[in-house]
Amino acid sequence: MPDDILALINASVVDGKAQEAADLTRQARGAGLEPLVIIEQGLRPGMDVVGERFSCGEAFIPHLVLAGRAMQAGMRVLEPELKRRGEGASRAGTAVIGTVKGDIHEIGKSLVGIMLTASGFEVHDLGVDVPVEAFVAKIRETNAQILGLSALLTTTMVVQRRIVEALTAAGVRGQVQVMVGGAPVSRSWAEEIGADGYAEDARGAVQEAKRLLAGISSANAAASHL
Ligand code: B1M
Repeated sequence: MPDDILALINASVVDGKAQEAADLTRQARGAGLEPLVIIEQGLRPGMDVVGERFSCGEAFIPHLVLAGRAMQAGMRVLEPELKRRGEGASRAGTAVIGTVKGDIHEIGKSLVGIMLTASGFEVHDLGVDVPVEAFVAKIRETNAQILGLSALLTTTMVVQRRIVEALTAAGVRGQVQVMVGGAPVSRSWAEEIGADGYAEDARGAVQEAKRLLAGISSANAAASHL
């Protein structure tokens, strides 16, 4: 039964059927499947299928749009529960997230935001196509410890580097840990542009954000012993 319903969820995303994706997600939750299992084994793989079809000319932009809407419809079913879990968790820290300028892919970034919220982070999601200066301004305004930058295109990855440079120029680089992610991004890219962290997926992003926060705490503790 679990495998069947996950396969149906996958197919509803591939076919771009938002209502069906939402109904099946509700059904899967009712059958006791964990939200993350539904996302990682049902909704997300459907997007990969559509992406592969797009790469080889078997799917087109409207298919990507519809698949995206279907995945988001499923995520909307799970989001309230995931957020409630975050309210029960102890406050982990503050994070600003967004998809960089020139890039309108929002689903992975939103998933990272939901997962961080579910783990007790206060998340300020700036949305998609976010100008470099908006990230800098939000870090100043919120004093967030974590800045999460998403980029899904090889052409927009470079904007992540520009944001790291802009933080330095604005004199706020030392107060925030920068984490980068998105399909074309890698740990070696993160190192090359001077980011502090990288994660491959939303679950990894939570672990990485916590690791970066722990680094800040131990640095503060060491400084207070000087
Ligand atoms: Co676009 N698109 N798209 N697209 N799209 C990709 C990314 C692509 C790989 C498809 C392909 O060719 N196979 C390709 C990029 C190629 C490249 O540059 N390497 C591509 C292209 C080319 C384009 C356009 C240029 C197409 C065109 O117009 N000719 C165009 C660009 C528009 C723009 O941004 N300026 C475009 C447009 C779109 C739509 C708007 C139609 C739609 C997005 C809808 C929306 O977001 N509301 C879309 C979609 C749906 C996709 C695919 C099919 C799916 C993306 C997705 O949502 N995946 C994608 C192919 C694919 O990824 N298989 C594709 C599900 C999501 C949960 O995963 O976003 O990878 P993902 O996020 C993951 C991880 O990457 C990671 O965790 C997330 C959750 O596990 N992660 C982070 C993401 N951000 C992170 C941040 C972190 C840490 C981890 O820390 C801060």
